[in-house]
Amino acid sequence: MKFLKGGLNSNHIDPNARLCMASAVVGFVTTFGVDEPSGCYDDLDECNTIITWGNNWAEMHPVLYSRFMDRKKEESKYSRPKTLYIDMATRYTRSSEHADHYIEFIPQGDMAIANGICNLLLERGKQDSKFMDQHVRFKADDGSDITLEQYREFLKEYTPEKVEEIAGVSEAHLNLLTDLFSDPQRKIVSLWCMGMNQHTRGTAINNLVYNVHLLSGQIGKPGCTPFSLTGQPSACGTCREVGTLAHALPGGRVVKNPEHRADCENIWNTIPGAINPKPGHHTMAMFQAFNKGEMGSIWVQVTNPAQTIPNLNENMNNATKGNLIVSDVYPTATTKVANIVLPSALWVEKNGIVGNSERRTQQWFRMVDPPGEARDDAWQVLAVAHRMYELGFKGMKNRDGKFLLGVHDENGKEVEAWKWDVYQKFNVDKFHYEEYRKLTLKKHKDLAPYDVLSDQRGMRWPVVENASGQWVETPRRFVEGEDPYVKPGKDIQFYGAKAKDDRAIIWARPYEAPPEVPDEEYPYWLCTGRVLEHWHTGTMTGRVPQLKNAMPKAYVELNPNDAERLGINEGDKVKIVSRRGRIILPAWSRRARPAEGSIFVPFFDETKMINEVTLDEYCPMSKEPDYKKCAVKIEKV
Ligand SMILES: Nc1nc2c(c(=O)[nH]1)N[C@H]1C(S)=C(S)[C@@H](COP(=O)(O)OP(=O)(O)OC[C@H]3O[C@@H](n4cnc5c(=O)[nH]c(N)nc54)[C@H](O)[C@@H]3O)O[C@H]1N2
Ligand SMILES: Nc1nc2c(c(=O)[nH]1)N[C@H]1C(S)=C(S)[C@@H](COP(=O)(O)OP(=O)(O)OC[C@H]3O[C@@H](n4cnc5c(=O)[nH]c(N)nc54)[C@H](O)[C@@H]3O)O[C@H]1N2
Ligand SMILES: [Mo]
Repeated sequence: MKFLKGGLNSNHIDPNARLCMASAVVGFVTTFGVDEPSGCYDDLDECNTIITWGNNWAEMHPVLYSRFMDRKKEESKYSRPKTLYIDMATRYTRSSEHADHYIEFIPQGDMAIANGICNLLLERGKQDSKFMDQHVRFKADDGSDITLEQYREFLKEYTPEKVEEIAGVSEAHLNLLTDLFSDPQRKIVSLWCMGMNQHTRGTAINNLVYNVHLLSGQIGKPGCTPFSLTGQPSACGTCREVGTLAHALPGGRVVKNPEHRADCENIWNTIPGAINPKPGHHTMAMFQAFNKGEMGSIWVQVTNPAQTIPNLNENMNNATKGNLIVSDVYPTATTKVANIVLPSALWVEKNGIVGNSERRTQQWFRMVDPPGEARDDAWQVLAVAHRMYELGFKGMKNRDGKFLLGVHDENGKEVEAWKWDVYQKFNVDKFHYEEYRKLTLKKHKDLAPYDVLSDQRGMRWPVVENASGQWVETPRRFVEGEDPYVKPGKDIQFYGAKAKDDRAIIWARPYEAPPEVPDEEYPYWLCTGRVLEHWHTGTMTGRVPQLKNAMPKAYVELNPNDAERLGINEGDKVKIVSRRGRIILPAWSRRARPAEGSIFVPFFDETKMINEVTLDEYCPMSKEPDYKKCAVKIEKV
């Protein structure tokens, strides 16, 4: 960030988290005024009800899922009421196998379900009025203020009949959900991940699920929380907190705000005015510009866009035209089309600090040295920046004419960290972290000092020193007694609110149909995603023999009724065609069961890239693409 935004005057930096967590971020910011979940994993132990809104956590968040399974096992020993688990999804997965109720819905129908629950809550007078009076306000989709009465009017159209028509969910199921949110004895955790974020109304559906929890007061108490699960292990830390997004700066700042720019320029000690006030290209726009030749060079680190960008035939067909530099640990689809490949050190070969879904910042220590010429990504940036400084590049000088990315020891003396042997011996991490930590203090995202943090199993921010000199973490944000920024006597205080009234916003967001829906020519829904055995593009897991053998190749999953109708048996080759591309895959339906009229394809296989078929439409607010739905035709070959 310092190299690019502080040194190169460029905001063209964006994370693969744009493809993953952007809708969650904008959802948080629009509802609460600040990013990241207020609840924590302890809520999974304290709740008595869990609802997943299109998230296959048995395969995708298996560690958390085991935490829940362990709890379920314990419960069977006692007579107390067991935890109720409801899985809402478009596909019956391993997660659904352990659900008390499986509620299948039509893609994008989640918007109607959430509005339908809110409609019934208000109609039946089952809302938490005390909570609402104190902690919420209402806005229309266009951002204008509305009253509770106007919000009621907006909801009226989402009758159980209408919800059934849009989402395919029965009145009985809608009542079940409404009854849960009506019951003050319930302690409900909602979980979601890509089903809601990869959505052309991704920001809106995040807002709508917050609405359900805000109307029912299911937030800010142990066991009660809407909880956005993070996809990538450090999307919260590395992207959202550090601010590696085209419009952002560290600690919740944005490039558009002159005060925010000055904060960073001062702490980074750049030339005043070094940071560009204009947001850069988001991931999709960046590759589209590169593809058209409007962007000369891209340096790709720790991501494999030649496999993971949607609609590859359109967005990556000219990838070799510009100058593509790729830092990776293994050969990938992207290194194949790169001009320069920089070998990188893998996680076990370097130090690092990560931030997870529950605001926990954690330290990682190097276990082995990287082989051959492989180097830390951070060192690569430092070395390139230093070479530019030597060549006299203006932006690489700080206010004192010294190297902008200079690393200093405890006595303030510069160390030659751009030299690999010096870098490896010196604790560069501590230096970088302490500089960055100063930027975390503005928006109540305070991190612990390095020495405190590295002594613990991570700490959840805000971490603030108490009167007796101890550094204390915050399990639940906005909650009195847990969050040091809540004023005494406030019980819950949404202090991030833009209007400075401490109120979260309930948004009247209408249902909108997806941009591409099945029709006569392309009659099936295509959903894409992941499998337990592989990490994304399989560059790492595909090299582990046990995993590769367990899940060797991409496949297409069909509903048994569709398979029968089309005469497709297990193992048969199936051609899948969209308006953008085609692919041939074997049918295999043992893992899970998509809803009738839909198919599922995982994206891990470099030899069979489903992103040649997917759609590149995205949420207008978050710019996150929808990989979860487009229209295809399928036939047996
Ligand atoms: N083993 C393993 N674990 C991983 C990963 C991995 O590659 N491998 N990747 C990590 C990352 S970065 C991510 S982002 C997560 C992804 O975790 P998940 O989001 O759980 O998994 P996906 O397979 O992407 O998404 C599949 C889900 O999308 C839902 N869905 C489809 N259409 C809709 C819709 O219109 N609305 C709603 N609400 N839901 C819908 C389906 O019901 C299905 O359960 O997994 C993380 N964990
Ligand atoms: N069709 C479809 N496409 C999708 C999605 C979907 O659901 N469906 N989901 C989207 C989502 S949510 C996500 S998160 C993205 C993931 O998309 P990517 O981030 O593009 O996928 P990864 O395979 O995680 O790529 C990480 C790369 O970093 C390399 N690597 C690992 N460690 C290091 C390191 O320390 N340094 C360096 N330099 N490299 C390293 C790995 O070898 C790998 O090539 O995919 C998106 N694309
Ligand atoms: Mo992700």
